[in-house]
Amino acid sequence: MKRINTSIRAFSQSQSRRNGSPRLRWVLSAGSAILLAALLGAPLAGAAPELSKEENERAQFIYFDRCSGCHGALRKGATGPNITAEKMLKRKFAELEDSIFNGTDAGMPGWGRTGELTAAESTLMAKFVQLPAPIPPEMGLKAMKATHKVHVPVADRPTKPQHGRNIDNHFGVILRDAGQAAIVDGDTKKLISVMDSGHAVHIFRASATGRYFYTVGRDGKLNLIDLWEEKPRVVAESRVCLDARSVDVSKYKGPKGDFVDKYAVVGCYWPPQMVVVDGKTLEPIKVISTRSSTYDTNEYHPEPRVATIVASHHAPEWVVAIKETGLVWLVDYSDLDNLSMTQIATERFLHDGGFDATGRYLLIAANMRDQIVVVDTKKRKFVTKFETGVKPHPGRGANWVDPEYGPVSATTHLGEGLIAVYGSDPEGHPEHAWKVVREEETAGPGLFLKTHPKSNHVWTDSTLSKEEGVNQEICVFKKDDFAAGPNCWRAADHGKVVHFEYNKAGDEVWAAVWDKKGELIIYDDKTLKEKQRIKGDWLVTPTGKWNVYNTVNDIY
Ligand code: DHE
Repeated sequence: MKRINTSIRAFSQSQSRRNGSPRLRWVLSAGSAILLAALLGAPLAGAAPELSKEENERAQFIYFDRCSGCHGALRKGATGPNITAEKMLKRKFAELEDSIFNGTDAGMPGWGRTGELTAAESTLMAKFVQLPAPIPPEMGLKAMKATHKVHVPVADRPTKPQHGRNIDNHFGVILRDAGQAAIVDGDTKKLISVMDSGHAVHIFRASATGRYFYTVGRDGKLNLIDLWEEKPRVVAESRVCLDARSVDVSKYKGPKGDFVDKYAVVGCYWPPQMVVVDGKTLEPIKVISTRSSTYDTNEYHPEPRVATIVASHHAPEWVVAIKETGLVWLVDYSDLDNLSMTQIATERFLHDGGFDATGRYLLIAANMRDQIVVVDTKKRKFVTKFETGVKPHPGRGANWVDPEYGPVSATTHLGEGLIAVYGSDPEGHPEHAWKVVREEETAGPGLFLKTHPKSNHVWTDSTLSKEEGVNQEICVFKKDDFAAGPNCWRAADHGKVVHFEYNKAGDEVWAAVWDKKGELIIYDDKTLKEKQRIKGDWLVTPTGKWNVYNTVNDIY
């Protein structure tokens, strides 16, 4: 088969060299390939398409918006497989179109089926991935500084909160497709403000004092929101990457509290780098490139993207997961001019994770290897890695005390409806540490789980299920009777139900209905009864949500 495809490609390439206009050339070369394929009874493959300038621009935007997160800007693969042109030219064109429109069993969403792409756009993308990947430009400090704006200088900001609300119980809510971020009062459940953020804004993180919220968009735009203002607003912004997913802050108090709210750090997907900015003004300070070699084969990788960043509470350090090289970096921010870092070899395609309950161990998914990786941030060493299920995806994770196994942590999975629970107390319960001690089915493949130290419950979603209605289900497990299995119910009749967050008290849980007419559903954690459903024109595609207190203190 390989030989036939190669000869089709060689044949069509020779045709395209001979024919004039690019469009005509594609039609002719594709036509020749169809003819030859039909004659040989072989799949249609190898005919490199050509796109007009407009088609190319549209395809580049769609690729950035929907595909590069999983496949990478250079298409070398990570959470999704390698889809370089060389490989895609070997695929039957109709199959490619179908995968893009209907999704795959390996977990790729059906972009046409879910209404995000039209049939014509799916076809366009099938052609686009058969062409070599365009290499996006770099972005250095000068370009970043040109985007930096301080809307309210530090000296003009309030010296105390300008309202009587309970900031610790404020929630930041992502309005993904609107490119907006909302602040909701967790006590009154009232919307306080909605602000423009970056394109397809991704996450919130709170400053160590809880005064500020930071948001980062997929376009690398960073916003700083002052929660002390009567109506919280964006007080500074800057764009430090062309594609980004993560942001965290300096949380180490130290003897003099020197680092609290001093810095923030953004993890870029492109250019592959992390960028340190001033915590109160967002002025870009330092760029640290992640381009290096893979931890195992020691091959150079041109696009090692920054996945999770967690801020240590016990050292002036960011724990940074570099997806493609499989390294966890412990980056010491106490002296940026004489930067020191520890590079810990773990596993490839690191994605999302968080701390265990003590804040000492980083538990992070290497989801394409079906593994959870454990790093000891105190001893500054790799501890172990172990298999859980198909593509673990813990979000920040969930930590609790199991009556039989002691302190445990857990993950959901992108590839199957499974929650895996593993021991995470190597000192007190060494026999269970870093071993899967419980496995239970959830309603379907999901994205997130969450709990709170004051709760007896662990909440899981099944957002990725392809079954009608199952992606709108919530399943809740009891910590004191986990083996009894979950209590599941359908929480919405539209959209997808995704991501959970507790209030500060740990007695309410917020979930989102991810839809153009989105909703926030608030449950009583004890009774699992719905308390309130927040609706409104402003709730366009709500997804992630973060409580200030829980985010500052890494409570999950
Ligand atoms: Fe996320 C966390 C990357 C798609 C909602 N997501 C993360 C993190 C990474 C990541 C690296 C960890 C950040 C950290 O902790 O510092 N996400 C990616 C992707 O590459 C991916 C798969 C594809 C893409 O194109 O972006 C992707 N993510 C999504 C979504 O489609 C989600 C469901 C909805 C949305 O709004 O984008 C989504 N991701 C989230 C959320 C978190 C997150 C809610 C944080 C979880 C938490 O509890 O803190």
